[in-house]
This record gives sequence, structure tokens and C-alpha cells, in this order.
Amino acid sequence: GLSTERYYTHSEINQYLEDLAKRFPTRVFIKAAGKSYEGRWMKTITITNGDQRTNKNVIFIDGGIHAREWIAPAAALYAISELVENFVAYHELLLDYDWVVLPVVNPDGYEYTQLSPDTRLWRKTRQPSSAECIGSDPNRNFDFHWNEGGSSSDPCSDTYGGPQALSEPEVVVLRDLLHTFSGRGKMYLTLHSYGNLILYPWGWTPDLPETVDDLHEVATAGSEAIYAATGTKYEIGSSTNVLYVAAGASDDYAFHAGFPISFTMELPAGGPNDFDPPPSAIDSIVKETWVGIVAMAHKVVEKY
Ligand code: 0X9
Ligand code: ZN
Repeated sequence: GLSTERYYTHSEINQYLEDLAKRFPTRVFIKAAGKSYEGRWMKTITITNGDQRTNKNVIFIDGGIHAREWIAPAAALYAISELVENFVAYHELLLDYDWVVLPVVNPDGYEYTQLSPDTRLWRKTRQPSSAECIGSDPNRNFDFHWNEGGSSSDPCSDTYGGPQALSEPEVVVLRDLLHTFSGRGKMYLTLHSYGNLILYPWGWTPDLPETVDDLHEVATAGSEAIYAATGTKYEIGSSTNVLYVAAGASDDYAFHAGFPISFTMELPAGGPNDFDPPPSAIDSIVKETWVGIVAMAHKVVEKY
């Protein structure tokens, strides 16, 4: 089973996915969606109830767009472990829905942050961005209102949007994946840290989407469930209004691509630099996050 007592390496994460597929071959499918710049496989896991129905609705979760936000892949893995290893508890959430999870969108960056304390706070990809500097911010690199706010044009900055939209291979992989669910994709959830926020579109403009009431209702279900379970408070609202303008992010892209519900969930901070909850804190954070995800999924299943 999954350990919530430590952070996994990227290869351990891929190995965990493969092991699940071996143990539960009728319900779990692995797809190699593409490769990162440095050649690491980006694998998705599709979790079904095994009824072999195709064209079900889809809930898509990713984590690890930002390298240093280790709690995000950990929370994605916990979601996977619950849905697969404890699946009788989630009967309704798998009846008309498949769940697809990409636990680490930026595996090169994730591995780089695990190399040494000096590299622990790396955020970006690892593709050279200029003669001097490495990496673009994958969450500024999607081709929707790209470079229209909240991105830096300095290749050495942590929020460099890239030389052009979709310059990062990992972003192309995620973008292409999102399009394969067009029509079926009902909720897109991207896990980040930190801040205790459930953010919905838009992140490129202060204007709110027409369907803001639906977004707010589903987000509220998540924050209320978490508060009831642990007393942790999450703030909800549009990315621009609650946080800041940041165009070219995956949540706006997924919403624009047809997911009616699209959230960035900023998980709790921890550790000396806020991006490093100690291993002893993983278990409670990922369990609490899962409570919120389940509540939001129930709302989605009821609405769509
Ligand atoms: O800035 C980001 O990419 C996200 N925050 S983080 O601290 N994890 O880097 C927030 C993204 C919110 N969504 C949009 N602005 N579209
Ligand atoms: Zn982030």
C-alpha cells in the first residue's frame, strides 16, 4: 500500500501506479501520456469501477506542476490509493465517472528539488530558457491568454512564461490530455501549495465566468466538508480576485477547453519555508484534502 509517512521520488510514484495496475487489472489502467524534457515518463492512472463502460464522464486531477510543492503529488497519490484500494466506499463516484490522475506534471523539476537542500525551492521546468537560466513556469505556459498578466519576461524569473506558449513539453502533454476528455471532462482539479484556497476561473481577468454560481457551489461543498472534518479553513473565489492575475495557467485552460468545473486547490503550508510540510504532516494533510475532493466530486456527480 501507499505510505503517507514520506515523500516519494518520481520513479517510486510511477512504480506505485504500475503496481496498482497489476493488482487491480480490471479497474485500473496506466497510460504513458508523454515524456518530460529530460525524458521521464508522465503516466496517468485511470480508475474505473471495472464495468467496462466507455465514454463515462471524467474527473481529472493533477499535481506537481510546480516542482517544490511536494504535498500536491502526495495528495494526488492518496486520492488514487483511496479510489483504488478502498473503492467500495466510492461506489457513487465511480458509477458514471472515471477518474484520471496525473500525479506529477513536472517530474524533472520535482526530481531536481529532491537532489539537495540547495535546489529544494525550484519551481519551474528544467528546459534551458536562455544561455544563463533554466526553466519556465509551466503554470504560465498554456496557450490561453498567454503572457497577458502575472508572468515575467525574464528567463531567470520563477514566473517566466516561456519564449512562447506551449514551449514546455510537459505543458503540451497536459494540454493534449485535457483535450482527449472534451465533452466528458466535468471537473479539473490541479493541486498546488500553499495557501488554503480553492480557486476558480478566471486567473487572467478580474471578470467572473457566467457560471460562477456553479463553481462557487462546488467549491463551497469542498471547503465546508474540510472545515467540518478538521476545522481547517479554506478561502474560495476566483484566482484573480482572491490571489492575483496569472494568465496561461492550467485551470483557465481546462475551463476554456470545456471542463465546467475547474479549480486550483492550494493546500496548507508547512515547514520552515512553507513548501515543506514535514513527513509527519503528510498523512493529515492528504486525508483532509481527500475529504474536500470527495465532497466536491459528490456535488459534481449530482449536477452533471
Ligand atoms: O501562481 C500560481 O501558478 C498558483 N499559485 S502557486 O503559489 N502554487 O504558484 C495559482 C494559480 C491560480 N490560477 C490562475 N491564476 N489561473
Ligand atoms: Zn503552484
